[in-house]
Amino acid sequence: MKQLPVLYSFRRCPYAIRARMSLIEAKVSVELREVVLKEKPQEMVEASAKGTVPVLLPSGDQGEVIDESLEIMLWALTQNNTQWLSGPVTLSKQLEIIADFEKSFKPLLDSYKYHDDQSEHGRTQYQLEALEIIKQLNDGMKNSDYLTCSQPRLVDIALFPFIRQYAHVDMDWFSRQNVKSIQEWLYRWLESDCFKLAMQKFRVWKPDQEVTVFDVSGGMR
Ligand SMILES: N[C@@H](CCC(=O)N[C@@H](CS)C(=O)NCC(=O)O)C(=O)O
Repeated sequence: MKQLPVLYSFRRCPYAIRARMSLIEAKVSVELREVVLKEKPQEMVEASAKGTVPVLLPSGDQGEVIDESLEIMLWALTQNNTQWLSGPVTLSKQLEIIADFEKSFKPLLDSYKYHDDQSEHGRTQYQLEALEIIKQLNDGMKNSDYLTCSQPRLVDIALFPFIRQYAHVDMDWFSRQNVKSIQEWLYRWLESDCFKLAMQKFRVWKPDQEVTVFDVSGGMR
């Protein structure tokens, strides 16, 4: 059997979710190694000392270890589905939107989702500040189906797992907010074959067991 790239992954990690979604959209199958974050396999830490998932080990002469989810997405979509990297909004603009979002939204999401007595502000403050960022994305959509145009792009799957987490903290509340384009966008992704395939359950990887293939060659969505 042809050697596949290896992906160390954790099913619920938003960074790993977006990496898996990009592999699906690029129809790049991998050997999937599901990890438990508290017991990271030695093989993964040897490949990438920083100890975060996802980590991709390209096969053969395809290149070096990639241990940043966005880099994995770019690696996958460059192989197949390069149109996701361009369009009316250029790749550099998409990367700028992603970087801004990660810088502003992710800390608010964490403060909202994991709110506790030590938090500086009340939960609602983080919830509403994050909603402002979602409103800006919503207004930028101008009723189109995806964030930057009528078709999905890198930026859509880069942001989706985090907006999903935010919405799921209080789905009833989220569905009552005035962000119709983003709500429809979110529900569409949640129902997509791409997301469903990305969320398949796999047993935790052990070095001596049979290889688990994350087979996405058939394509989805
Ligand atoms: N910038 C990294 C962040 C990845 C990340 O933080 N992943 C979390 C899981 S969601 C992780 O592996 N944390 C290490 C740990 O919990 O030990 C990326 O985009 O890949």
